[in-house]
Amino acid sequence: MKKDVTGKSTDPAVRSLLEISHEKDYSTIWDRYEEQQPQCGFGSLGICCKICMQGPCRIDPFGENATRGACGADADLIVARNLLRSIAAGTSAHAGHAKHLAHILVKSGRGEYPDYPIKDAPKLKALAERLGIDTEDKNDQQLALAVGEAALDEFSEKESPNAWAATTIPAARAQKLTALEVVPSGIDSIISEIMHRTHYGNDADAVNLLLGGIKCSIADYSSCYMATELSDILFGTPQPVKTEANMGVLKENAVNIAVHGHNPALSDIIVQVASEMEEEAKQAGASEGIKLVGICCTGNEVLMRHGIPPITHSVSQEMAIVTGALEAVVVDYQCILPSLSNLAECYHTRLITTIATNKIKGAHHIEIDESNAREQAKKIIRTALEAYKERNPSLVNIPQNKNVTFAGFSTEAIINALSQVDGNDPLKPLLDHISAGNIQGVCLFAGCNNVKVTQDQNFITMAKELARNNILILATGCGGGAFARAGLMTPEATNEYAGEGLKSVLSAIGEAAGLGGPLPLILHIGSCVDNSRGVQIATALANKLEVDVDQLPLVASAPEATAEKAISIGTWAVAAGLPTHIGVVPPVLGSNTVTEVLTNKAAELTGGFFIVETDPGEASRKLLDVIKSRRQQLGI
Ligand code: BF8
Repeated sequence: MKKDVTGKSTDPAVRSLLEISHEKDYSTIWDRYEEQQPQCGFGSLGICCKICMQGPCRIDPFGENATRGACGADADLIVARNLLRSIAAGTSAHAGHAKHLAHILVKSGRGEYPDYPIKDAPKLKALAERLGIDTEDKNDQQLALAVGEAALDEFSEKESPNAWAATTIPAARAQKLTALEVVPSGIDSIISEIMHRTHYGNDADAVNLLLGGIKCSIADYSSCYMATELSDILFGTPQPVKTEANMGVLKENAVNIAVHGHNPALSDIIVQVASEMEEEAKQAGASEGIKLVGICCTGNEVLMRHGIPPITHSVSQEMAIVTGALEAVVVDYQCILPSLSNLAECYHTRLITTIATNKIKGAHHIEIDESNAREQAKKIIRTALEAYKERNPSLVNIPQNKNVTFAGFSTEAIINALSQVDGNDPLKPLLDHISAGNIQGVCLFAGCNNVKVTQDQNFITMAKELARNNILILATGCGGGAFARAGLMTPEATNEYAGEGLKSVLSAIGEAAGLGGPLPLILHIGSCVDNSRGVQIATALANKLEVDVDQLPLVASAPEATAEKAISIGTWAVAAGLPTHIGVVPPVLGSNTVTEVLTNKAAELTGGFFIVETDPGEASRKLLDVIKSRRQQLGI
């Protein structure tokens, strides 16, 4: 039977490849999701506990049967503990990512990793100064070593609070979080603390546990911020780039290689090396050489720094293989579907894992060795060149869909663009426009696609509605990918969708910055760890106005959230004082207490709170209402 693909994705490239998948009877994430129906109601509400081996225990949501698990845990406790473990898991992923970079920085400083020189020395020096490291008479390598060691020190328990958190948020926010006793003293130590607290027979106070969740999320924030900064130092701070997005960038006569995962540690080196191997690719028969493309956040990293085109994201990653034109998908870690391996077997595509702790059954494993990264990258690319010879032209189906996109809007790039308007006081024009109402507020779109939502629909519907209402929009992660593929990160989109006030501001800044047109409707600020750039901008605005972040008309949204990392990021966005929308219902509704704290009581503690709303139109209205009320409170 022919399956309908219209409700699966707004992206025509994905829909056409999904049709091919159906014809060939491949198993995709959408098919497997259907096979899971009906999904477990207890799990959906968060009231299934399998923490101990006396379980699994389930709470009757109607209160007619079991109201407690065997140990006595009630729904509040079970939901809170499950949520905390998700926050800890999300934090551990970002922590692992940041720690990986900190190790590279240390070895770079010691001269053991010659393939990782310092690319942004001023940023390294500024970071060292912010961390209180004596920079006098230190060269880049010495500073790299000192900063790398300070970064590694952040992971274990210290007597002082986590430096990456304490030094990057407004003083008033730091005081608030300190008073709540939610500033962790070590990133790994708080992850461990959460696992301890949620162990059988431990912390049994749901509200106390939720405060622990906020504490853990601050460690997640620190990890994200650290990952952004160390990546910029090692691979360069992004500057605006123009490129294209979506499957149509793949080339029939090139060796197409996708980098997928999260860390630029390998993908950036692959970008550097690929350009040196063009001749080799041509000798392998590919007249157009090598075409590198990105998937998910590693794709965002190389998009931001090198303009490498992103082809697809999150829920549709399998479809990249169904093009039949990918020689290799090179992955590091996180958000990589295990099913890629099964699909790769249907084609000549090599799925290449590169990290010892992230192997996939059936994949080729070529482990990254940072002491010899360039050679490893060459080996990986040569594997793709070999695969090219096995490509079956009759299986090639490259959708023609692609859109121009801009990216590379690091905080530094945004400040640089603003300084073309006012060189002495770059933030002033932005604040003046917020105050005058030309910009009503700022929304940061982040997070994944989710198989439960028509891919990108919530992102696109909400962004258009907010832009029409003069909200300045920033985006990261797979959300950034959604907008790039939809052509919304362009000056043309500004002309088409921005409200008059927003359009005039983006035009004035774009013209002053010499772009010959407005800034894009949505500014791509990077991968998911680069949500830290959003806080950096919010902190700069708050400091300039001498207010706290929770007083500003700033909001965040993850309208198609999936990963545990999205939960930990959402939690720190709330801790930072942001009203934070999620467009997918998280598994917390089984507890009134937890739901009430997240959506309401949190505001009394941090100023931020969650808005759970699955309808994108309604979600936009709710965010606009919050922005309006914050403006009123500020008297603007
Ligand atoms: O870290 S947005 S699906 S790729 S978790 Fe994953 Fe979600 Fe994409 Fe980036 Ni973020």
